[in-house]
Amino acid sequence: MSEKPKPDLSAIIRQFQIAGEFVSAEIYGSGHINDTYRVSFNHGGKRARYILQRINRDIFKQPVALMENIQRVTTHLAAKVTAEPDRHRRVLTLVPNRDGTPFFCDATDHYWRTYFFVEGARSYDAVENPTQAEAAAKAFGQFAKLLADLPSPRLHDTIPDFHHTPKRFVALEKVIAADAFNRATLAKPEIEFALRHKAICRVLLDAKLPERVTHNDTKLNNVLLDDATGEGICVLDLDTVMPGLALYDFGDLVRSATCPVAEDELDLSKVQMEFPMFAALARGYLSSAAEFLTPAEKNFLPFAGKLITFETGLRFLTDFLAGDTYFKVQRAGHNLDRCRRQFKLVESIAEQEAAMHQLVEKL
Ligand code: ADP
Ligand code: GN1
Ligand code: MG
Repeated sequence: MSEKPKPDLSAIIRQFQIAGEFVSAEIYGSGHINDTYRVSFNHGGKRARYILQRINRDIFKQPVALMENIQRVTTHLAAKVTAEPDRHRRVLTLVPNRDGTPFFCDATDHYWRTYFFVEGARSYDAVENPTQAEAAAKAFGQFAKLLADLPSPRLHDTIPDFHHTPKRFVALEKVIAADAFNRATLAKPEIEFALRHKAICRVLLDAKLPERVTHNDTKLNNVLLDDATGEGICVLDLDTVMPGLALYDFGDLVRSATCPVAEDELDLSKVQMEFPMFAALARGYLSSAAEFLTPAEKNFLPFAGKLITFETGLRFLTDFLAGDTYFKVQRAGHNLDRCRRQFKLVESIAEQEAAMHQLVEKL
């Protein structure tokens, strides 16, 4: 599936139920997985914009099941915000294909979907201040709260064992052993770091925590913050919404929104877990999620930040050693740079874990 022909975007977007004239389409955003385009139409003199995405088929093996999840989740959420004046900005809205299905499969077996573009809001690749951290965490907590009563059946696992950290560790061990690209010597300190921390991989799985409907990819740029109010207005990137642990969501917020530098920052002296950011995340998340989290879940909030940061570092390292086939990369060694940045954050979280605990207990 990796062979991706250059798409005829105007022909593809025409497959969806959109009125007006096609104006333009450009690559959009900084996601690592799908191919995302912002598309503009002229609709009776008014501009209408859309997000068109080609789903990554190497990663999402069952796109129809994935889209079924997204349709169920967005329909459920939409029904909960009907009273809000700006309800159309608060939930992603799928534009159906001409035959009414929520996706289009092209001649090369690639799947496409279209959402209305949420105007007047943006996502941030790096956190700038605690206010943003709090707003993002509140939105993801609210997202989980609204999905707590999603009717059965269980959502499909779009990526099985996505946050099964011990399996992520085994995957790393395999690529180290194979070293198919002769890169292991370049990553010696990172491999040693990973091996030293093996013991933390099992902790959440052994804790027997409740399964919930979770987002599983709560990095900061997967939520739109309103330009005018700063509120976390719309949760994005629903490909991995599936059964999981609430702590995966909080953990990825800690990873992505406690340090105000890029995920691939090279100057590691800038990579620190900033305590006011963590405090803001905990406040924001608990303002929506406290009512459903168990005491055990609350107790693991600081640890979850360390674990998911470690796990993401493992995944970047694995992909580096395996030849960069999973995450999009922009330069040689990019995944190794990302890994180093994650592992530095793991160390910084570990140094402050006790204080993080004290803070959570007080909230
Ligand atoms: P990926 O799975 O590759 O990360 P995302 O679904 O997260 O792709 O989309 C990439 C970026 O596009 C987001 O970070 C966000 O900035 C932007 N985006 C996605 N959907 C919308 C939308 N409906 N309205 C406005 N911006 C969007
Ligand atoms: C990917 O799709 P995106 O860029 O929002 C990845 C996450 C990682 C993240 C690291 C489906 O997220 O799991 O944490 O990159 N998504 C998938 O930046 O693997
Ligand atoms: Mg994304």
